[in-house]
Amino acid sequence: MCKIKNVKEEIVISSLDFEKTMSINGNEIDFKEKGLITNELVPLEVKTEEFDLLMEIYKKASEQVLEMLNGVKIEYNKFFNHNIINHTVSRIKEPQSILNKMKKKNLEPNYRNLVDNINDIAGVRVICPVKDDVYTVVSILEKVPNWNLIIEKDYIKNPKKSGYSGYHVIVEVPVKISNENNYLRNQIFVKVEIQIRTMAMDFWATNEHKMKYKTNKKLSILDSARLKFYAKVLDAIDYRFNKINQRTKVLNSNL
Ligand code: 0O2
Repeated sequence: MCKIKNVKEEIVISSLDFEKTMSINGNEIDFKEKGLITNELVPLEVKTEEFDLLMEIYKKASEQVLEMLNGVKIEYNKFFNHNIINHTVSRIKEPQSILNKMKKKNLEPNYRNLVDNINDIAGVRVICPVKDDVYTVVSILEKVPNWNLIIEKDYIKNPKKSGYSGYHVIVEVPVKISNENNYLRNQIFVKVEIQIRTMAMDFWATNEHKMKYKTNKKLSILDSARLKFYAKVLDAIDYRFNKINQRTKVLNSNL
C-alpha cells in the first residue's frame, strides 16, 4: 500500500499529474503507489500521514500568497503612501469541514475529488479599508507572474441572498517540490481561495458566520431580514467612505 519513509528533506508534493516519490518535513511518500497521481479514486482518510502531508502542501501555497500580499502592502505604503490592505488572515480547512463540504456537494470522499473539487482547502482573507482597494488587490492578483487565476466571483456587485458580499478568487500557485534525491527541484500548482473584503464587509460576514451561516442555530425570519438589511446599510456606508477616500486622494494629488 502506501509507502512512507523518513528522509532528511523538507519539501513535498502532490499533484495528480506528478510522478515518483516526494518528501516533506522529513517524510517521503509514494504518491503514485498511493494512487494520488493516477485515476484511482483512493478513499480519503483524514487521520493519516498522507492526509497531513497533503495539507502541508496547501499550507505552503497559502504562505506564498500571504508573503506576496505582504509585499504588496509594503510597496503600496512606500510608493503611494496608502494602505490598501488592512490585514490578512489564513487558515487550512479542518478535516471535518472538508468532509462536510464533500458531503454537501455529493462528492465521494476520495483524494481526486478533494484535489479537483474542493477549492478552498487553503484560504486567505484580505481585509481592505475601502472598496476601491478591494478591486486594486484583485487587479494585482490577476497579474502575478506564474500564478493562474482560475475562478473569480464578484459578490460585491452581486451579493449573495444572505446579504454576504466580498470578492473571491481561486488562484493556483506553484509550490516547489523536491524528489528523493533533492537535487531535482520541481513545482506543482496548488489552489488557494482568496477572499477580499472591506472592513465593513468583514464585520458583517464574521458576525453572521458566528450567528447563522456555520451554526445550526436558527435565526428568526425577522432577524435574518435584519441581517440582510444591515448588509445594505453597511454597503451604503462603504460606498460613502469610498467616495471620501477618492476625494481625499484628488485633493492630496493637487497639493
Ligand atoms: P468557511 O467556514 O468560511 O470556510 P465553493 O466554496 O466554491 O465550493 P461556493 O458556495 O460557490 O462553493 O463558494 P463561494 O460562495 O464562492 O464561497 C464560499 C465561502 O464564502 C464560504 O466558505 C464562506 O467563507 C463565504 N460565504 C459564502 N456565503 C456566505 C454567507 O452567506 N455568510 C458568510 N458569513 N460567509 C459566506 P465555506 O467553506 O462555506 O465556509
